[in-house]
Amino acid sequence: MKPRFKPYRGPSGGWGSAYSVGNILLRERAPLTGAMALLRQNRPISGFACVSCAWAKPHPSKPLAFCENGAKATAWETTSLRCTPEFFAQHRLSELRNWSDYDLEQQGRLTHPMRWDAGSDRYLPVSWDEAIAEIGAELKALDDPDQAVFYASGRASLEASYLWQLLARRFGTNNLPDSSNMCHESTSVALPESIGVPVGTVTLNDFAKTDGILIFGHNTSSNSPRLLHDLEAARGRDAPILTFNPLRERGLERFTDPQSPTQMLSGHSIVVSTHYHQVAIGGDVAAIAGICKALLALDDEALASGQPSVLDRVFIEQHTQGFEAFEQAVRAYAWADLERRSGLTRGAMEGAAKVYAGCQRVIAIYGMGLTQHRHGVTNIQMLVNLLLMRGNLGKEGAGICPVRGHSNVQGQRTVGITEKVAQVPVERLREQFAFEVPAEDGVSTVDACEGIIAGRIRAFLSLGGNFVRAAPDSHRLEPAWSKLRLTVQIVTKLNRSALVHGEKAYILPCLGRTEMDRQASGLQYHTTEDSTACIRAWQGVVKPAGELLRSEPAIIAALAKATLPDNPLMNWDAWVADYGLIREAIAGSYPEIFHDFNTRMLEPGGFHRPLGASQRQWATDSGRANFVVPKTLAMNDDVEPDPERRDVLNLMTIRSNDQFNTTVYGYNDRFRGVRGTRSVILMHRNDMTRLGLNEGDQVQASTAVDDGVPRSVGPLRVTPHDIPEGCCAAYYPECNALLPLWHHEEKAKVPAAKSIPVTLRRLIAMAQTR
Ligand SMILES: Nc1nc2c(c(=O)[nH]1)N[C@H]1C(S)=C(S)[C@@H](COP(=O)(O)OP(=O)(O)OC[C@H]3O[C@@H](n4cnc5c(=O)[nH]c(N)nc54)[C@H](O)[C@@H]3O)O[C@H]1N2
Ligand SMILES: Nc1nc2c(c(=O)[nH]1)N[C@H]1C(S)=C(S)[C@@H](COP(=O)(O)OP(=O)(O)OC[C@H]3O[C@@H](n4cnc5c(=O)[nH]c(N)nc54)[C@H](O)[C@@H]3O)O[C@H]1N2
Ligand SMILES: [Mo]
Repeated sequence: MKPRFKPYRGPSGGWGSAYSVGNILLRERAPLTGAMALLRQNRPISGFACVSCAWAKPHPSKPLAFCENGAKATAWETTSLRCTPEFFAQHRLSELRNWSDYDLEQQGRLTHPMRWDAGSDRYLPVSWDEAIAEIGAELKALDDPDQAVFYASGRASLEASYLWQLLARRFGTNNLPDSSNMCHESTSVALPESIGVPVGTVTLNDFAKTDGILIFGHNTSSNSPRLLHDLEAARGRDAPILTFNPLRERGLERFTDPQSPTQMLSGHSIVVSTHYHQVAIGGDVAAIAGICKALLALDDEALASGQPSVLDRVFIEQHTQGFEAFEQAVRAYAWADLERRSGLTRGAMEGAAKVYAGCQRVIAIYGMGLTQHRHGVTNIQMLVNLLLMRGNLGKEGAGICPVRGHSNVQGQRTVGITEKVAQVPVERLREQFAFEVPAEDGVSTVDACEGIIAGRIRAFLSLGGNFVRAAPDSHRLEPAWSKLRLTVQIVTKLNRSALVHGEKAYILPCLGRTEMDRQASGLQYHTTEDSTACIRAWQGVVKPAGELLRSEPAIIAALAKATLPDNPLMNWDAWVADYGLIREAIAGSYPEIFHDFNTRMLEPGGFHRPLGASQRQWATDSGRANFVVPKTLAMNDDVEPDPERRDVLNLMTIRSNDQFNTTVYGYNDRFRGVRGTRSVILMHRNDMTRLGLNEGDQVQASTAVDDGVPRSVGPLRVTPHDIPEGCCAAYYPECNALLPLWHHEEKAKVPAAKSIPVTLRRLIAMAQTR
């Protein structure tokens, strides 16, 4: 397809979305299975939880409880295409390494366990028994358990995740990084310090009650489309929605509900964001500080004229700590500084404060635009500060709402997938299984990459995901990765992490969530936790993609039996035969959250984990909700370019509407008007003019940091876009080679993928390409 570039003027949802769903069902050659599966998507208990995003599923569910991208994810998994031993026989890995992400996954579902054969440079089929025994032997041969890493992408169920962490810990390591380390770990660090919980406080019930919504750095229409229904309902009650995003994301402007026949037929669409603020990349702390400053001014005025305070002074007095210091800091910021850093005018920030002050119950939603920065934790804490000023926490219709990424990434952390020992129920695990959890923290994603590059890590096992492609500094990581002794991919499709492999490399194909998982005791349930901390049971509905596929719990149990010393308290066979027994073990480790797990998971709508902050109980050091004064307004001070250098732009790496992380469904980003290619860089016209670039020029982007490592990606097509000057955008994962490993959130270590300083060099002028 010839690339095309044309601004998209339609709404999100609507016919474009319906067309896109039909298209992918056909492309995956799964029109029937896929369409049938969709009818059971997000149906509680006898249906499966969508494998795409982590947004909450309403109860009772809607007749068609899925969205465009959820449908794509289902089609991707229920595809009739198969990546068989015959495929591997035809292609050496040296050849496959030149294939695109799209072409690799388009081969379809993996069907056989495979082992890399050095002689022929191919993956050859291997029996499960052999593969598992060899992996066990390799692990046991390591000098030190900390030489192994047990990575998890966020899809695996609570049951599989719990077994995975038990395997790693009993083996002797807390090396359990997961995709959260690249995603919402900033949340997991920020929220406990501020309000004493590691997750968002908002439930769907709050969305039904709220009268104002703030959205920071989240591309809702592509990445959690079902959330648009909740926004639509709030707009129906006239609640203002204030969006802060450098890009004018079309889906946050207008939406047509594809499941509403009247809206579809009449072409009606609703305005999603009543106020759209194109904040500069990394300008959020300054923008929020400006709103707080304007709020204080409004409060001064109100008090001076004998009106009630604009702040919730009773809440601040009874429930918070640190307000005076925060107030002082905010008053001291100069408007000129706030304007320069946020890219917003003082008037815009004052306007936002006025709208905010007019709402009684406000929800603040955020995504990667806040978390993936050097000071991502500060970003989130600043947003909490704004909520605290008007008591918008621990009351109905209000709260903080991090929108998680993978469908069970929040749940994985809840059941022990974490490198941090402080978050592990060490004593309970000792009582349950008579072993000692290793005392040392394990590695995060960034630490793991450092360990691989330095040669400290020798074995890398992945429960899902595509680590090599998702992690930063690809050109440094890939050569180091292939020096590993052992790489094991438990996956559903072939991706780059299996092609850039260790000396001993295995692919272990597993069942996906849409598929029926039959074990000795019958068809199994599995459970997940969504972004609103709601835990529910699901069941696959589709026939497995191959007879040899095993479930994730079955694979983990087999690995455990081949690796760990016998322990009658860890009955891996019984766990695999009946996942209800795994849930009993989970309840034993986390009784406050999971007591009576097997019964409560079947309650209509599932159950919520208890969150103190929702009850205004603050499990923080101070016993109160903490106002946190930002150390700096500069969000990315480790890469801030010399202000004299006008040639450096701030690059954010983003997702298109046609991908799920490293899975590329297609080459269209409908809402952003890009068709047929992903090799683009979206820029402001003034920057193009200033840098002497024309639309259609092909450029190479290079990272503008001085650490002796050359990093560049290209060719990228210069494409004008509505984005603040000085900012530009290009797609992840292609641009991960530009992201230095050391450029990460200061405390949470999330790679700062939204702020990479780059310079552009023209490779081919547009005129020459004609
Ligand atoms: N279809 C689909 N769904 C998905 C995914 C997918 O790839 N495809 N991925 C899943 C995963 S794992 C995750 S984590 C989520 C990701 O979902 P999002 O959190 O939406 O992540 P991104 O797509 O990276 O988009 C980040 C948004 O933040 C904006 N942004 C960038 N920098 C800044 C900034 O400095 N300030 C502000 N205010 N905004 C900024 C960008 O313009 C963009 O709109 O989605 C999940 N759902
Ligand atoms: N530059 C940049 N880098 C980023 C980001 C960014 O915005 N910019 N975002 C980061 C974020 S938020 C995240 S979450 C990470 C994502 O990082 P990962 O979670 O590691 O990557 P995914 O692309 O989601 O993994 C896709 C693979 O998972 C496997 N898979 C799919 N379903 C299943 C299943 O049911 N079971 C198993 N076992 N395997 C399955 C398939 O083989 C597929 O190829 O990337 C991060 N990297
Ligand atoms: Mo994510």
